[in-house]
Amino acid sequence: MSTHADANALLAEIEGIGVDEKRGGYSRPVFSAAELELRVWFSAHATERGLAVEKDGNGILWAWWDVPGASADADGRHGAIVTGSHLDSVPGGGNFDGPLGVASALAAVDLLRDRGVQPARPLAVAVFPEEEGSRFGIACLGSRLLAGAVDPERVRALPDETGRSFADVSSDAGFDPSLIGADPGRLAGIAAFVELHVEQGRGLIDLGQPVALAGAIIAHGRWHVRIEGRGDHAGATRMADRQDPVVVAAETIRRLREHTLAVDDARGTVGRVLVTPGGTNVIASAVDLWMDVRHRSEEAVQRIVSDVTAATQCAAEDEGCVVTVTEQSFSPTISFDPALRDRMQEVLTDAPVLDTGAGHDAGILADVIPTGMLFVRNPTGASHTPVETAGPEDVTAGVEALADVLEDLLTR
Ligand code: HGY
Ligand code: MN
Ligand code: MN
Ligand code: MN
Repeated sequence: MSTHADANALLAEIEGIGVDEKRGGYSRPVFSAAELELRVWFSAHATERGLAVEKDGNGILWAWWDVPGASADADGRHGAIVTGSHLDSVPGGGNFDGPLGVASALAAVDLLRDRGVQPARPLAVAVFPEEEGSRFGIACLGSRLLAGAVDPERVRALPDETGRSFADVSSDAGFDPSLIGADPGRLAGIAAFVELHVEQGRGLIDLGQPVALAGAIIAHGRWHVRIEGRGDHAGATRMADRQDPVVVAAETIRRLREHTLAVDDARGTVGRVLVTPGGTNVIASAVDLWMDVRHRSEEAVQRIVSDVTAATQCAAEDEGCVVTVTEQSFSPTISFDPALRDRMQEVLTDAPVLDTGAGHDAGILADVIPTGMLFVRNPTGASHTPVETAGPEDVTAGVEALADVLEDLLTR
């Protein structure tokens, strides 16, 4: 296996896993065969590097580089530094969003050893489940569970599209659902978490730099809109007799665009629409759609959502439909720990600081432990699409930067 200290080679190894022939790119939902195969790939590389791979109840993998002579338990691992990211993807996503952070962490371990670094504290490489929320609907589900930021009972019962619960699916993947929930003891033992991630935007392209530090993540959330009408025949039903939820959904989508454009630099997206039953010659009985709304101001996000909800309710009344809007997850604007960011800046003096519109596990953990992020330039500026990428030199620069930051945190 080896691919020693080479994140590009590590990423190349997984290029064939979870390829989505229909959509293009990769579809690696959490605990799917593809994501489980990636977990096996990660565990094999971690084990080959002498890291002790463990599972917790939340679906997170922890690969430990323990300090020689220290016990492999909470005591011996107190003050740990953690790095890592996620391996699950959006439908039809790229091979870098998540895996770049995991591969770079493995390569950084190699680099630290090549440098002869003797860590004074333990290091763990973590792989978080369901960062994209593509299977169970809540983004950063594993890090939210760890941080106590989501109700474990709600999560245990969360159904995926087939109706299978998180508890059942995670149990099939070898996790113990009875252990799902906050892990304050584990968090108390972590001195800092640093996630490396491919940049999902154009900041580093415009700056002409390979690596950046993260400043803040803008507020973002997702809302499920369900519109119920009356199914009927497309030809036999007069227009005056219709209660067509698709017409209401169209108004929702139009108003989301309108209200988002009315707020400077807000982002509003409907990327998923399910029409039931979905026949060309059938007036739908129901539509489910999900809104993703983001802005630096949490109030602006909430205002856009409430304005669009009000407009949707008006449209539903006109059409004789019933609408329900349910918040699935919401993350306020977070700024990463200034002391940790300053310390990372002392190590990476040339790295600019960039804010991001993308959510990350680091954004959730920033609430409970000192957390920082590194971004690696993505020459396409695009993400959540097969074209997402990072150039080999920039990937190597990212590993060097991560190793520099980890060396500082592990030895000082
Ligand atoms: O949706 C996001 O912002 C992240 O990529 N999960
Ligand atoms: Mn990601
Ligand atoms: Mn993503
Ligand atoms: Mn992330």
